[in-house]
Amino acid sequence: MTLTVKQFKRDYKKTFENIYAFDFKDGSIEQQYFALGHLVRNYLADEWSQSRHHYIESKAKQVFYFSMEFLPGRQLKSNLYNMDILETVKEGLKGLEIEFEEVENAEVDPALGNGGLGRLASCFMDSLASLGLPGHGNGIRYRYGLFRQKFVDGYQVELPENWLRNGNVWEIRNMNSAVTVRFGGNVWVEPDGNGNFIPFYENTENILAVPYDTPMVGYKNITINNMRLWSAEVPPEEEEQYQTIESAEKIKGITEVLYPDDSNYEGRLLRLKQEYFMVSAGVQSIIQQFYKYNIPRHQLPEKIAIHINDTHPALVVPELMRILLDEEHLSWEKAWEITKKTCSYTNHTILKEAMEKWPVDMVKSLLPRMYQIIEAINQHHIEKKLPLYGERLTYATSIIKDGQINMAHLAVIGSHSVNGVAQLHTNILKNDVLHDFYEMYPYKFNNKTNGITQRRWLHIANPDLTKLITKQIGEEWKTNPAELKVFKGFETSEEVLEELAQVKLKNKEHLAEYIKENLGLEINPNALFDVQIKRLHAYKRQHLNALHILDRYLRIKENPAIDIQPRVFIFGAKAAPSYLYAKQIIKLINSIADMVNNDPEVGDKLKVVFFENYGVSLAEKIIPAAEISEQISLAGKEASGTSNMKLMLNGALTLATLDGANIEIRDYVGEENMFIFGLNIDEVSEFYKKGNYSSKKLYEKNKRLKRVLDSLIDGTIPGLYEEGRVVFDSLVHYNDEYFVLKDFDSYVKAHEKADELYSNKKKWNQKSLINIASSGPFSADYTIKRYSEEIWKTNPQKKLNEGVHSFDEPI
Ligand code: 26W
Repeated sequence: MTLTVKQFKRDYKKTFENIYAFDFKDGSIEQQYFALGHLVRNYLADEWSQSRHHYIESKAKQVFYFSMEFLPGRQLKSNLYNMDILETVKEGLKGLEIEFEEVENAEVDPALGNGGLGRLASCFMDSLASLGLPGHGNGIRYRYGLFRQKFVDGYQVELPENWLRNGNVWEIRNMNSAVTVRFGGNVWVEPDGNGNFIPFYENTENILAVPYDTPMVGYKNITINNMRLWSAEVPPEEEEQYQTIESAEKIKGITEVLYPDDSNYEGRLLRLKQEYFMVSAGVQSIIQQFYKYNIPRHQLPEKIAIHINDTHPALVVPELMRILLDEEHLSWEKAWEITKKTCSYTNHTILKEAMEKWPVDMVKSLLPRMYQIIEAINQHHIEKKLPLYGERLTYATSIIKDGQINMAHLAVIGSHSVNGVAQLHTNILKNDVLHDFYEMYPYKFNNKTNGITQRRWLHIANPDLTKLITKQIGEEWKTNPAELKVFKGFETSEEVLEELAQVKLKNKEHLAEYIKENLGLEINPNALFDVQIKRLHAYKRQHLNALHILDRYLRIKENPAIDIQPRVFIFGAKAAPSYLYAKQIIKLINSIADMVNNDPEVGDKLKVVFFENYGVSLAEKIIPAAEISEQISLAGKEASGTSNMKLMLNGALTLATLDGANIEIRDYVGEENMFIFGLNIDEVSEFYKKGNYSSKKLYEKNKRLKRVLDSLIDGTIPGLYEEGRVVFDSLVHYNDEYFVLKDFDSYVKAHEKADELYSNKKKWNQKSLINIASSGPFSADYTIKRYSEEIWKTNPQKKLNEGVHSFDEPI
């Protein structure tokens, strides 16, 4: 939009006074932030309604991305940036003697997700809007986000995240679009005499689903989409029935908290309630909007695509069937065809313990109509496939088995597309985890490697690097990320390499200051910054990182005069509250940090920083300062990873196993520009097949490794209780599930190579530059373009503001 500094200042003063009835100068930072957010939302309102009209007029196909989690990050700066008024607003505020940086920090970062899956959903929202595509989010407005993490004596403590305490300027409560969601009771179906079957319900629990809409702003293109988050309330007509506050609270309880587990499925009734609540409200509201178009029912899949983000929203399949059968009175065949054509599903994990399976009894009593429909879907599936594929394959793909409903099976059968999130991951789905389905429906399977929005993760998070790139190669890369490759041409320019080094150093200094202020720890900005930021999980192997740090520490202690590259190891990670082993690893790393950071003999050579409460906002501070990106999961376990892409984009060199999207990173950047180590997927499979891995033997044979492992249990690390022993036992006595010991040597070697390279600054900077220049293909804009063309079949949109994005495929 166009806005002058003068106009902005006038608008801001007025907005502030309208809200608070006093002068902005007397307001707190929170109030100044709130007024600014309010004003920006008002600016947006006009474009939002323009966008909606445009979609309605063009009868564009709309995509609805159903996800139990979104991690949008702070929205003020990103909205201003995408609206192209960030600089104007900054200048205007300066004129009013308000520091933008302070106001910006007053915004809470909504932690409505656990990790990768939720952040991906938000990157996708940003790309959808920026491409001018009509794609909307559908999720839950959790009253409390993911817990706030604190460390007490090195242990993780979880505190409630009351993110709505000061209100949320970005959302609009949309009572007009509220719908009712039914749970429990009895349901039976009777013929109505006209050939239709009508379901009758009695004794159901009715919950009001109220949507809160948040604008998703596209980059300089006047497109605004909607992220619709649902909140549970007591229906007004039933308020009297709920005589006690407790029973009303129980209803609101459905959307009270986000389940803090991102890898371990637990068959909790409340979680199932959340899933159906979000699904039913979402599908109902889509169908209601569709009615307004006045389009024949059979055209639904031409006008609407519903995406199922992991299996959590897989009840979309029976819910859409329910509406088409019970409310639209379509035949089973017709309803099924429409449902399949409308739905598509992404798998984000192959970990067995993360696969959702709901007990039949639970679904039957909580969602009786859903159960009837799921049973019928399964029945039809089996009857149809039995003559074609025989017993083994047909029963292996059954949705219901051993008293449980397999949600992945439901999602695959009910969708026309199934995708993994990196090439290797998709291959594992095809050849292993969903192999039976791949035999049955090879045409459904496809890969969509994840991507990230370079707007948030580079343009906004790292403005100096953005300036440097733009100075050299012009603006085009901002809307056509493949153009970043032009930056490669500066690989031999001493001047550009020096500037690049200066940008990195400045970012490291900033982070060092932040660490000093917040953790009271002094670190040397000239040391190598080595970063591992992601949820804590044994398969991600933060403990391998810890063993390597211990190895360095022991070498320094052995010879305090040792000539070793100074390093700062940086961690950010939350553990699921019920995941004891992960919490023990946190305690272990914190104890190592305490020991190392307070040892005067170690000095600058080694420092360990473990940030509390890692999330989007912290990531934005850490990533621009990173030099090594640790992507060290056991090959075959990490579906894709996305921090790998963000770190590479900011010039970090990747130290990685050949897992997830690390493989594609290697393909683009070249093996010589990263540090690859460890078992590959074939070698891992070989161990599984032969069952001949012995971690104990490695421990006994490898002196260096033994010394490190022994330090976990011999009192070397002060402040550790049983945690050192637990980690030791899991690695040595319980045969090391994730092959940490097997990969130790090659991991240490990879780090030695990194040190060596770092001693040649010019070479390091060259590789850093090549990493930045090779990261264009990981723009989520490309990922979304592929989803849109190959899965959702969205008709190409005439953009409101033509010519913003060009689309040369990378390389
Ligand atoms: C039911 C418990 C539960 C909750 C969340 C199981 C599984 C999940 C998510 C699917 C876990 C997740 O976030 N997976 C991550 O998805 C990212 C985006 O595709 C990938 O980059 C990560 O590799 C993958 O771990």
